[in-house]
Amino acid sequence: MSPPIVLSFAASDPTGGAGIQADIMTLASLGCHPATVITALTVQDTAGVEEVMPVDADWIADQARALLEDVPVAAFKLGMLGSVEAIAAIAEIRADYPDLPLVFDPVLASGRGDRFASEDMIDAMLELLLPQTTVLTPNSIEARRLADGDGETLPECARRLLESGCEYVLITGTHEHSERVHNILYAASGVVRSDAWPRLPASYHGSGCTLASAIAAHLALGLPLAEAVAAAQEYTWGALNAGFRPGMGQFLPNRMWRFDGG
Ligand code: PXL
Repeated sequence: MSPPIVLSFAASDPTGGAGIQADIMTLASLGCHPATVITALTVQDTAGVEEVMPVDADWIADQARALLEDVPVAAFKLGMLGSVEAIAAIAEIRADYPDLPLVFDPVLASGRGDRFASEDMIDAMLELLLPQTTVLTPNSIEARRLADGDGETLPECARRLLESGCEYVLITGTHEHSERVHNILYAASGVVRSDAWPRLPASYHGSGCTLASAIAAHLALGLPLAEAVAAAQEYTWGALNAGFRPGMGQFLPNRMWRFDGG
């Protein structure tokens, strides 16, 4: 019996905190097999990103096509995509597998504010990927930027993003100044669920990648969407709570936390 296979499109983060490394660890620790298409390389440490080298879009498409023609994929997860051409190539591939759930973590900037997406890339995401997204997982900063909603409320941003065509939007509240972190899942019908988590004291690298991958894992395992979002938050909060600080910068989630101590 094969474990469910999740295909992640994401960039490499040498620290192992975010990006494709985060996705692989999350998917594996939740009982899925990670299939991966690398979209970019980065130079970074736990304190900041220095450089991004996007992978050629034809290489992204070829990697994905070869895999998809051979291996049954149960869900897609998208992270940092690297270029407008990569977004267009991935959108075209996704269109051939419309029935699979797709979790899209729109990586516009790192947790520390390093910019990863140009205005052209944002336009391409809105036009080509949101209409094919099952659940979009922006943090509140990304939600405002994607929805062109500076000064707007988060429910209004969610409404605009849903109007762009995604089925669900989960806006995470880490960057808001509330006492607890409120993560709110919206659909066209309104708020589907709202979860409040104790705010952890540290700054974490890779929390968004972990959350989005955990949602994709639970969808691939067959959970209904709202339950997958709940289980993924529990897993992610546990990984952050067990986080560690290997360098001089941010903490990294411990995605193996459920295995620690037996
Ligand atoms: O956390 C967003 C993210 C995603 N992917 C890569 C990253 C980062 C943040 O730094 O480096 C490769």
